[in-house]
Amino acid sequence: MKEQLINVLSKHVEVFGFVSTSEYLGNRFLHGKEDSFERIPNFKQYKTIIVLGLSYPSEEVKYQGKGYGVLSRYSYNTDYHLVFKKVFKEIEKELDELKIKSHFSVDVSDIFEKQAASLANIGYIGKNQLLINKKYGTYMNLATILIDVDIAKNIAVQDDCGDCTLCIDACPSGALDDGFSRSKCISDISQEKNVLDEEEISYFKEVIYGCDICQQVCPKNQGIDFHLHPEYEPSGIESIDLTELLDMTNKQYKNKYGNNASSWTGLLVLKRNAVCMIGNQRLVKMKTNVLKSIDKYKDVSWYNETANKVIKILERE
Ligand code: B12
Ligand code: SF4
Ligand code: SF4
Repeated sequence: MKEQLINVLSKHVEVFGFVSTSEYLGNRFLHGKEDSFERIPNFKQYKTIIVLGLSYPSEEVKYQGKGYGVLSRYSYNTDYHLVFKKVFKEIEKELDELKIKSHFSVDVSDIFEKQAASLANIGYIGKNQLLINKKYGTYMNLATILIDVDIAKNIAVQDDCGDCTLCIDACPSGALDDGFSRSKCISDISQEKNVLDEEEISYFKEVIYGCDICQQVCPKNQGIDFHLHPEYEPSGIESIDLTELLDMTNKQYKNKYGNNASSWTGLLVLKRNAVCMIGNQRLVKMKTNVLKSIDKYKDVSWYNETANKVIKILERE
């Protein structure tokens, strides 16, 4: 059975590994936080977690300069949830033929994917908090499939960070100083609907959504740049004109970014981030655009409180 499964999976994904559900469940209570594994319908029937990895290019979309922002790498082109769903549909057909029951998930907290991946021996969790695979580095998205058969995991040579601290030193907000602080992580700050303070506003220099710094500096990522999925190749939407974004309607945004990973966050969060960039890039000529947007979204306090702080920044000498 294991060989048949390997044949199926290797046709569709470049990275996969197996861990028994009992090993995963046995480990999870050691670490404080809990997933919601038990909420998966008929969770008891599943014996194995298959962890899947799809790699994305590490190559940067060129920053076009003042007046522009770029998306972080994991959000180039098509949303990885959509890419994974398509891959799973194909895998599922073949699992059905083998009479294997399966349950797919990506990014929901039913299963912590990085931890499942490390238990499945497809990599280790680095000090940058990401799963590091020997071949693909951290530039890889993860998903899982539960199946109702027992499959022994592969034994792999494990790696570690050693005494390297490059990501901790490079993180601009100190999010990695003491393990990991979600509220300090710029990726989180760029996705949540919160009022930002001046320090947080200052993080938006070139990247408008997400943050790649702790991956860029990682020696385990050096020389890694795979182009295996056309859906992850930059499509032209990654470099964002800040004026165009500020004027964009929800409909225009949906047409252009509806299939992009940033879209779950919503247009207004991106507009707030664009406003922060306008402040940091000192685009004084765009003050009127910011004021117009404050008026337009006057009922959204997290938006206009942040934008008003940016106006003050723009008014400083
Ligand atoms: C919420 C989330 C975020 C949040 C918060 C992350 C966090 N650590 O809490 C924010 C927005 C900050 C974020 C940022 C990013 N994310 Co994110 N994120 C997630 C998501 C959806 C859930 C993670 C979660 O709920 N964590 C909850 C906390 C409590 O867990 P934790 O921090 O890992 O630590 C606890 C557990 O790990 C537990 N634990 C420790 N050991 C073990 C062992 C076992 C067996 C168990 C069960 C538990 C356990 O104890 C820890 C402390 O309580 C996952 C997908 C998933 N389902 O896993 C993607 C995921 C981790 N993110 C991903 C990515 C790509 C990113 C970014 C790189 C995106 C970007 N470019 O901006 C950044 C990187 C930031 C960083 N340095 O970590 C990828 C990582 C791929 C990889 N190679 O590792 C994932 C797996 C998404 C995916 N499907 O591919 N993310
Ligand atoms: S994603 Fe950015 S802010 Fe978050 S830990 Fe990494 S370097 Fe720090
Ligand atoms: S930069 Fe260094 S410490 Fe950070 S994850 Fe990479 S190898 Fe580990």
